[in-house]
Amino acid sequence: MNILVVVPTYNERENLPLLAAGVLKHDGYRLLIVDDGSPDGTGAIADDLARQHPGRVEVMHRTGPRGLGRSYIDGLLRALTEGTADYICQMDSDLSHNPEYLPELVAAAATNDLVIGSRYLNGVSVVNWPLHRIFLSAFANRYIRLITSLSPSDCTSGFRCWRREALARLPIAGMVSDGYAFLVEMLYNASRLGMRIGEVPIIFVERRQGQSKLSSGVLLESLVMPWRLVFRGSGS
Ligand SMILES: Nc1nc2c(ncn2[C@@H]2O[C@H](COP(=O)(O)OP(=O)(O)O)[C@@H](O)[C@H]2O)c(=O)[nH]1
Ligand SMILES: [Mg+2]
Repeated sequence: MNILVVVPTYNERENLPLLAAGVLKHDGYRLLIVDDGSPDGTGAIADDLARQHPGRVEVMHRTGPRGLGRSYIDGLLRALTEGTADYICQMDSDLSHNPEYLPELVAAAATNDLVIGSRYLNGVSVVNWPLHRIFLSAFANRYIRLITSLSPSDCTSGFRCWRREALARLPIAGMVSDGYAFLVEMLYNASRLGMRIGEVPIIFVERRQGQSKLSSGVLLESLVMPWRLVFRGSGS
């Protein structure tokens, strides 16, 4: 099996080497790091990893405006054009998503087009989040499901595994969201295309190193995007 894990990074110098070790210990897994010109030198650390693991770690250095959505677009399009991966995964680089779960997600993708690592399948499986962050995320998921009629328990999780052919059917290049809303936009498109969407439970552990990039602009976009999706059929 050939699995490519796409990981966006912005100021993750302490976390990235540990994440890479966790991913690469699985046979057949490769890593595509999409760094947004991190001021803390994460890009150089990513280049070191690529040198240490030739053929298994690749790095994209983005220039121009930074953004999680834009990084995913660039990374996922690259993952599709390189053309060798059977499964394409996405995950955060701050160790909130434990790479130990990857084989479970990939196994579930044998019978699904998309598998989501969900924090909300068995109650709330989040460690070290302050109460307000739990409420915010739980509210966001209810809000999104109510407006869009999406059914997964965790519509904003960035821990996902796509069957390659399914990902190739999505209009990725035309997606417009820039922050976390990008994840909802992808899911909405997958659902409208009738894709089989599965979930496996994960325990999400808040980062120990570095800082969250959650901003009020990104939150506002997440509030508006579900309405754009239902009224326009896409985010554009
Ligand atoms: N390339 C890139 N990665 C980003 C950007 N913002 C966040 N990330 C990455 O996306 C993942 C999730 O971000 P994080 O700030 O931890 O969000 P939180 O977990 O919701 O608080 C991490 O791997 C970040 O390094 C960005 O603007 N560009
Ligand atoms: Mg995080």
